[in-house]
Amino acid sequence: MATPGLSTIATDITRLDVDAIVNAANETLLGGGGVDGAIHRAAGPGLLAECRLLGGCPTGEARITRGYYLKARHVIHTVGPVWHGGSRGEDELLASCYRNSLALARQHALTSLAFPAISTGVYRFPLERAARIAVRTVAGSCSPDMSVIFACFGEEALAVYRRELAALS
Ligand code: AR6
Repeated sequence: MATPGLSTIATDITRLDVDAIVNAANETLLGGGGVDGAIHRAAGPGLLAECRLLGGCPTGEARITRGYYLKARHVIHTVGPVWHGGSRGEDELLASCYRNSLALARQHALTSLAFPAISTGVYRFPLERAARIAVRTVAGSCSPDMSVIFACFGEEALAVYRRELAALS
């Protein structure tokens, strides 16, 4: 049985009606490709305008904005590590992305949250390793009243996340 509050689905994260979706951004917070591009396209120009006021975000940290035209009320922007083989603190930095995003959600009293597979696209973090860190970090640091969706882009990622969620119990 999966841990209460944690689930995974295959979906475009921009379609989710939750308190906040998490964006896999870069340190400029000024947009990019992948999920970042999709979120900015769906949210509209107000998101970029607010991001410009934030002055960037270091790797492993997180910042919050409104959701604009998204169904999600907020976007939590976090910056995952670029994969360099695993010896440059990538695991810990990735875990920090999840912990800091959850901490921001708590500070803003948000209880429903969706994460993409941070760093596993352009930043090349191996998917299985990233999914294990994601699921274990969220299971260890989310509040009992939070519901967290791991939004997978495709069936392959979904299978990986399902395995990791099943391994928790
Ligand atoms: N919904 C859910 N997941 C998605 C979506 C979507 N609409 N689109 C892509 N993914 P990536 P990163 C998945 O490359 O590796 C950007 O240019 C994708 O399949 O978006 O953290 C930023 O500006 C993959 O599993 O993010 C940064 O420069 C996951 O999202 C850089 O890319 C993350 O892939 C960040 O790279």
